[in-house]
Amino acid sequence: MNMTELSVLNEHFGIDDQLTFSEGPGGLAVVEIVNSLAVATIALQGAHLLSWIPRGEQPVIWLSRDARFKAGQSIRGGVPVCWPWFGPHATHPSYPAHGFARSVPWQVCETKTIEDGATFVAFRVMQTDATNVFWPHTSELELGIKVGATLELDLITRNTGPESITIGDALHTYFAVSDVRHIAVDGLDGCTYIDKLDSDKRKQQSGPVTFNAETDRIYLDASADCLINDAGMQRRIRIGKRGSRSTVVWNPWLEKAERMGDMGENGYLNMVCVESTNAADDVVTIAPGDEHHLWVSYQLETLA
Ligand code: TA6
Repeated sequence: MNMTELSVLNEHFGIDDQLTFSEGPGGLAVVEIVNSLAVATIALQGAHLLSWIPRGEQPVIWLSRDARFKAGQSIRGGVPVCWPWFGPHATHPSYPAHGFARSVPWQVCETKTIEDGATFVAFRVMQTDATNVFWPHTSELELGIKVGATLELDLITRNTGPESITIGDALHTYFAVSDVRHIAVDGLDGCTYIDKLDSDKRKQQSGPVTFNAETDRIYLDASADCLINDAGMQRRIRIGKRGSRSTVVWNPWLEKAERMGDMGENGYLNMVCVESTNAADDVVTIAPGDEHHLWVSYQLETLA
């Protein structure tokens, strides 16, 4: 995006020094949000939140030191938007994993200051000939982000066409942790999960999720809040959600992280993905004229 386009965005959507558009890493356009409650950075490509830091806290969202910032390529870390499918495409293996939404340009459609001091920004994906190859349906996709002491994201799929559509979607969030070997994720006890590392076998979770190896699980019919308990950072991250029936928990561990090449040295130790999702059995069918919201809230709690 060139300087003229950035200045037009700042003119139309900027909010003093609270919300500004600028050129970010790799030349990607970003929104910088600075308010009394938090600071955040969002790339316009993919409406990809890269960073959220509540005032007086450590970063809550993890971003790889070796993330690649290139047009059309997904960024390692932050909150990638997976849409209109999760994981590999069911019938076209050549289609991009996790859909195309995270690697295409999004348009800004609204910015405003909220009465509690938070800042709101909304983005919309524009359908193009390129996206129609992957998704030949008439629909709208919007993401609203509220940046405050709590972070809220609302991913809205609107079916504006004449036929039902079925989507898989996710907010594929990378959370920053002190050491993945010393955290526990509560909220999934008793849930059935698909173990992606064991021939998609279905297993049952007993107690909190802990990590001592590569972990890649799709928890089904999982609607409760999840809690990332991180004694090392003396905090708990509460993950609330609505409109998401699956929760994916993922850490690539050492070998896969090295193969991926953009996780940064030992980066896997300082992140965990807890992804509010609709995947596998939980994909969503939207009737003509209807819309579906996948909504999440993230907030910090102090570990006593
Ligand atoms: O959400 C877990 C997962 O599906 C893993 O299997 C792994 O592929 C991860 O997503 C990252 O996928 P990406 O396409 O961003 O490299």
